[in-house]
Amino acid sequence: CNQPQPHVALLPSAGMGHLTPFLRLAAMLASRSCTVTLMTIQPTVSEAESTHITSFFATHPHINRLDFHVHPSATSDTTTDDPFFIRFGAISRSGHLLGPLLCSLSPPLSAIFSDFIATAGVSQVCEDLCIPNYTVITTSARFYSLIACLPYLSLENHAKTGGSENDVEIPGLGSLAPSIIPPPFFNSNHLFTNVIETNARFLPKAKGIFLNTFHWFEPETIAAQNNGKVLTNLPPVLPIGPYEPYELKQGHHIPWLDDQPAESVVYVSFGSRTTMSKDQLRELGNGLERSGHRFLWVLKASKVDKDDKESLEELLGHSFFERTKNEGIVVKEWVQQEEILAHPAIGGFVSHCGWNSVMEAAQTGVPVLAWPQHGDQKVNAEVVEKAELGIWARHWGWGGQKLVKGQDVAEKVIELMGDHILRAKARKVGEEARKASKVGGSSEKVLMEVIEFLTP
Ligand code: BUP
Repeated sequence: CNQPQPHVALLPSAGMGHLTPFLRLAAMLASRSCTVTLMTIQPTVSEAESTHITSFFATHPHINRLDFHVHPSATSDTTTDDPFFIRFGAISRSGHLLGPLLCSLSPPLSAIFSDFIATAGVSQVCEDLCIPNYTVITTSARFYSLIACLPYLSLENHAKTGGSENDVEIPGLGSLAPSIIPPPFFNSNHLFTNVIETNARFLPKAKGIFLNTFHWFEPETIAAQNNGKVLTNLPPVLPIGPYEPYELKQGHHIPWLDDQPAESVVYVSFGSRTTMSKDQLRELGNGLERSGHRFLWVLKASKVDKDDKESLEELLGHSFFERTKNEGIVVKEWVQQEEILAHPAIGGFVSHCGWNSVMEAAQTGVPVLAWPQHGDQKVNAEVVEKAELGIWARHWGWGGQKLVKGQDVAEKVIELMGDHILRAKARKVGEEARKASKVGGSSEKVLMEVIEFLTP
């Protein structure tokens, strides 16, 4: 126990999609002989964040907790009312305040691993403390390339000069159709775009870029990044995924699954902060019913969980539950998604392609029907399709752009659940993912090299 250990401070950003990978990283580092201080952004946006933070520290008492109160959000921004984007803005403006909190920690810090959203401020703090900053990217390697280049792409001009039909070239990676780029990126005044651009300019100051992906899954993108083809001044990318699940005594267990035949259930979830119109929810319900497959659907009816007030019956109608009571279940509670995906009864996953969900599907080898809704999700869906983990209903557009009819949903679910070749390919992805994170695997090696580098 007198062996020198690196002391790493972790700084996540807002929302479960950003918190979850940090909780996993914290547990992974602690189990590899690191001293870990996990900073927790206060106040949290969602209830799920608060409950997971509390229960994480109860389960991992050896990980130090340090609350970090961010600058109050600016009220003048008129480009978005998304509470998560607004909190990203506040975190982005607050990183530099960390210095006094961190300089007195004992033992002294070896490094800060911070969410991309805080890169600008944290890189200044790291310079002052003379320690390295590693930026943690919570999306695909492919989308990371887009955000790294964003300050230099002039997307607003691209749109203004009639380029909305023309693909956008990403150096070293080929082209992206404008329809898959998040719409806010075409507006340089948008808060989300500002936050990304501000922090992307500081990426060259980072020591390395952690990606929750693995070499086999995105080989060309990782090679292009590490060969300086995307931008010449970026630090190396360090693919260390899929992250290991961490122990957590929380979450809604679903005994119903245990009674279902192998690979017979389609799991449906659009992540923690995507909601759909009531009409779309009803069409989706109709599609699941028509598909004839059993289903487990985690339904979110508001962007922030605290605001989710309508009952399932109000949302989907009493008769839906009468008709489908033997076929499927719908829940609003937080479930243990990783446990569900690993359950033998699950045969497919209808997903928005939030990156954590993609990595969880990869790890468990479950085929995906990609239905991206916003943000990085269309680019992630491209990655899913290319790696042969799933299929993508490309023409369904962004969430809310048009009403996708039940019949179309049913056809795609039938395709997903009935495609044995796809299932075998997804299983292969699962084998490769698990190989990458095992001792001696590509991701584990990269992580251990970093830990060794940081060991005093
Ligand atoms: Br909902 C839900 N249980 O009930 P993504 C989500 N999750 O374990 P998002 C549960 O939350 P961003 C639930 O397994 C994943 O690890 C899920 O992250 C877990 O999507 C995480 O998939 C959700 O990245 O975040 O929430 O839309 O927009 O940041 O991608």
